[in-house]
Amino acid sequence: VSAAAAALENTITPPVKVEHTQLLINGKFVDAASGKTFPTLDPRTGEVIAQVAEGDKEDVNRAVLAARKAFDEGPWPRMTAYERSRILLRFADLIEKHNDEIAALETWDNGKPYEQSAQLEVPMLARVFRYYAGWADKIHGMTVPGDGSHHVQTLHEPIGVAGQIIPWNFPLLMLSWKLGPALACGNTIVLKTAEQTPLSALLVGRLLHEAGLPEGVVNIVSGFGATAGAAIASHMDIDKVAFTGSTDVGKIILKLASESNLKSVTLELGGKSPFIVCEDADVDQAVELAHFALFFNQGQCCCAGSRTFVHEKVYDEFVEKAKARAINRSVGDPFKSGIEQGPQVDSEQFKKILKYIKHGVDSGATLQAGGDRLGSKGYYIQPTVFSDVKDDMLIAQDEIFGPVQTILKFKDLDEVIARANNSRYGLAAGVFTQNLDTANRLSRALRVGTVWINCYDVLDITIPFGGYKMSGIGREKGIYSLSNYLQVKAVVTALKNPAW
Ligand code: TXE
Repeated sequence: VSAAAAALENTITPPVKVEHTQLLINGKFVDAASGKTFPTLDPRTGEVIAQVAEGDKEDVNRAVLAARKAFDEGPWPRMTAYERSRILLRFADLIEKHNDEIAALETWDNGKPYEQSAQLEVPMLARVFRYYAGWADKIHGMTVPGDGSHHVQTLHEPIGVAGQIIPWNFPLLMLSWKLGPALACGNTIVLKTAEQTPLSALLVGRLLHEAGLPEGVVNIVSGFGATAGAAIASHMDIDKVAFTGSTDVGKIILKLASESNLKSVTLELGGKSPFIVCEDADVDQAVELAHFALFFNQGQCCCAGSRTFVHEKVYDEFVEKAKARAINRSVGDPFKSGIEQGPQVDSEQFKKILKYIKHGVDSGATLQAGGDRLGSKGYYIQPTVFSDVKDDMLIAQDEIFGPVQTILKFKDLDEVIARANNSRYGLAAGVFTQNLDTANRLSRALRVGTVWINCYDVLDITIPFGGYKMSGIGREKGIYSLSNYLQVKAVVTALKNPAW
């Protein structure tokens, strides 16, 4: 047993208590109508952290009633934009006040390093709500020339009740990218968290109400996709649905929306993003960035740089160094300091990743590092590197969503552009080069929603994010996300005396 595997045997006690396990409906924590609960598990051990109320269709109905009332009769869309903004700002302050507690819950439920939760993600959560607080009172329409005999104005109005379904890889950030713009624009919300990670959202939901959010504006339903999630997507009284998750479920959401009330749909789905290391690259820097692009968050990022294309001139050196870097990655209990990688979120993802690793070996890719689980309990996987990967291998086509780097060799730019674009996905890409012309050419030729040049995963809230092709519909973050939560009304008034 390696030292790293042995160290996993003793788990650190998380520095937080689970206070909320019920659904948050109409400003109150309540049990599921059915009385059912489901266990949420610690990915370090597979042991139960807590039993959580399991919302389903009836609970979604209750939440929609509350959200509908808060929108149709309640103060939220009628409040001054300045008041809405101030509530969001107070909420951001409370997030900062409870930073460590929120971060510990996030790590416990998800398995990501505590330092990442506490120093990066929870601070980003506060930042996102401050950003959208700033937008609340800057949303306005236009006056339009019309035919000259009418006064024409557009009103930018909230859509109404938004349904939001989020995944488990960044439970809080996904919540913030969805709640932030929806709230700033004056909508009310029914949000379903992922069944793997229900805890942090419930705590944050309490803080939202402490900040002065009126009841019914944000309702949080923990539960499963096929029940609670489907009930949201097909609900007749929900006006819009925003989803982040797998491409397969994205298709289901679109279908349910169209079969019910044609609610508008935004989707942020999977990816197989190329990270292109050009011939002029400083190999050490390229290795480090490519490593980060893939392994960050246990490889559980929709925008992970999961096809590492390396120019033939630097390929051999790159592979050697990428292997060494992966072997040096510190994997361990995410509550321990200095840990880069914790366990995968659950046994389903864990098994899926191990299956892909086996595929890689069976299809003839060269296993350079890792290739197996780490330790004997929980869902830890060794940082894994494959070289000699070919485009037609499954590991080069499917989203593995784990710590598995696949390295492919290329000769020239035309070739790598064609190969990079030869994917059903189009979420992001990384380009590593010092050559301005190469950077410009690639950033225009790649059919993806984000191109990071000499950087990766720069996810500041001001920057729009979303996918081309089967990576999604619409953009989140930044100014672009506001239009997802607004509709435009034209008001046309006859002028008595157009000639003035
Ligand atoms: O995703 P799902 P899973 C990818 C990644 C991962 C794979 C499967 O490749 O390995 O998807 O993960 C809800 N109606 N991504 O199974 O099922 C579900 O409850 C309505 C990429 O976890 O798509 C959860 O809240 N909702 C990704 C959310 O959808 C349904 C992040 C996501 O779960 C539903 C996560 C249904 N029928 C996984 N079925 C990204 N883009 O970041 C499920 N859900």
